[in-house]
Amino acid sequence: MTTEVATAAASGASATERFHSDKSPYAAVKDTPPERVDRLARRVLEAVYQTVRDEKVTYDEFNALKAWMIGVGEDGEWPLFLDVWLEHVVEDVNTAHREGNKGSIEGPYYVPGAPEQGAKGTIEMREGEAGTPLAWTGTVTSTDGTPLDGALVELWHADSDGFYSQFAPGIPEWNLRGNFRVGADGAFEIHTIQPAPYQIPTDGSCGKLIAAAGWHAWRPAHLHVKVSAPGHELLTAQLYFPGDEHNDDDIASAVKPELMLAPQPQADGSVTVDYSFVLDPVRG
Ligand code: MBD
Ligand code: FE
Repeated sequence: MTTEVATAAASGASATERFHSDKSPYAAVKDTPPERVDRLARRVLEAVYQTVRDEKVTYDEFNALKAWMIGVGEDGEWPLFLDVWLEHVVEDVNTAHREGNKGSIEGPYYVPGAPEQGAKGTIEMREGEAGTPLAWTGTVTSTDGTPLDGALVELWHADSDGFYSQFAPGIPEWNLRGNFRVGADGAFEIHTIQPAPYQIPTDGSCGKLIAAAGWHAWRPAHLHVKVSAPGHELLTAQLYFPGDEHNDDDIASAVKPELMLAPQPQADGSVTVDYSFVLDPVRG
């Protein structure tokens, strides 16, 4: 039974702590050369100055911004803020050259090292886990069509209440997180449940911005994946379900038509999907 409630500050603290931890894939963030820092910092500040001049920003507005930014830090919500409102452009710019799958943002809730299974398996879930059962088949191939023996499909997603394990209380550590290793034919078959639409925490500083601006806090239901294989570019993506009311106004701007699933409802109430991944070889 869940006794603690999920709060923005608790999930923000988890996301911030994970980003900093030794086990984080981002532990070794590389130094940016001074010329590059100079150029980027100047350009960002120049864009802000221009907004202040154009909009004649007042001291009340400046102080509201200062208070809000302090609050984002206190709530540990910088990872959430950056992933919701900035990552999508970074992702676009860095994957524009790809011939294989379109990707999407990673978001704040990836955890490396989920339990590994073979090419066919059921993701860890609680007994009686709520949600429509989902059976997903597909393959991992290179852009030339070669199946990628040994490719890894890492899958993580929210439960039917929209909560992620390790970021909301009372959920087993690896719930709805699993890694699937394909064989020589590149094929996988993964059993899970369909996630619910997700509302970013409304009780923290990101929620304050959303309320103050009159926005909504929703992301459409989505499955997160990272697909990797030797000699190929890592694919980070999210997959979506047709008909979700937030497919067209995702708060994180991360939906692309190429990432839409085509679920087939089955007589027993479950759903099947077929969706395959094509990875780009690393160019020398
Ligand atoms: C999520 O689940 C997510 O995927 C993103 C991008 C931001 C916040 C929560
Ligand atoms: Fe998510």
